[in-house]
Amino acid sequence: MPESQAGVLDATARRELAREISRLARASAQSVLRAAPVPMVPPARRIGFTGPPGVGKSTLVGKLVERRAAQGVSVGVLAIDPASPYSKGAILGDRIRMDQASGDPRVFMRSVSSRDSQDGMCNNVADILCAMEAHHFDELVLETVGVGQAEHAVKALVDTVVLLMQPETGDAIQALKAGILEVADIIVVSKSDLHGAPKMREVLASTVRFGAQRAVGWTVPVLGVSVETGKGLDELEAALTAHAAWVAANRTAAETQARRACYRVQDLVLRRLDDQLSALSPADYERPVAELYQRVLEGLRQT
Ligand SMILES: Nc1nc2c(ncn2[C@@H]2O[C@H](COP(=O)(O)OP(=O)(O)OP(=O)(O)O)[C@@H](O)[C@H]2O)c(=O)[nH]1
Ligand SMILES: [Mg+2]
Repeated sequence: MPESQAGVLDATARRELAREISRLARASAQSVLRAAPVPMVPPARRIGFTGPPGVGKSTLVGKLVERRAAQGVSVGVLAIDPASPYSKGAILGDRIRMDQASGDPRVFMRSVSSRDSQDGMCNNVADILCAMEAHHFDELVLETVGVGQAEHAVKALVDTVVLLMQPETGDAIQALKAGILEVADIIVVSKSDLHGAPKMREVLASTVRFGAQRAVGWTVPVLGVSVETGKGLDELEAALTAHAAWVAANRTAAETQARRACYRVQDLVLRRLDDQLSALSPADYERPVAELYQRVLEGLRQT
């Protein structure tokens, strides 16, 4: 991997980008629509890490990013955390620590709350990723807590989805039921130093053998990884490289662009719809549904 200076931010640029991310995470749908379009830059390679709470996403991302930076690759990390509105102050402290913690100039990390979003993301996440991309990182990493809808959102926003599952939990069964395994390009059995990891790998591998991804010509690898012992990290990096090559050969830039634009428009419309519905009073709901439907549609048209 060539050494690059792209995405290496000085203190001022870091502060500015952090501020821009916070601004976008709070911005209304209208203000995002009014804002100047983000300048077009060559897109960064985007990787998403998703999975149930506590499965080991941040630990793994931290380790991988450290390895990538050592290879001369610059990485921007956006973590979405489902912070409760009551712990805003403490969480903000964590966020600042998170960026300082890495200490490597090639790594920029930021976390934002998913508190106001409906799909487990944060508001304007697509715009935040573009704002990060404008700083020319070689790679962008998005960490999201799996809540069912989040996996589908992450699929639209990144090139490669890594799904984490940990041994000896019912998560695998839940994931199967929710169709979540379908979105994964790579499955990682995290904490593979723990008892039950081989069994978990076996179950997941036999499931994906019949999965939808096979139909598009990519076989989803199921890897055992332990950040504790370092086992499986080389294999995960190799799988990420292999999937990047597969994406380059099988997806056009126009398809990727269309998928992201579709998510963006849908997100903005759903937020406006939510505003319209919350503005209705209990008395309004006594009106016929057809009338309310027309009123909401008109409301959407006016914004
Ligand atoms: N034994 C073992 N524990 C691990 C490993 N990786 C992470 N953990 C532990 O798992 C716990 C959760 O790790 P996180 O990385 O915070 O998990 P997460 O998925 O980011 O959690 P949320 O963002 O809160 O959903 C921590 O106590 C880690 O120390 C591993 O490889 N082996
Ligand atoms: Mg985390």
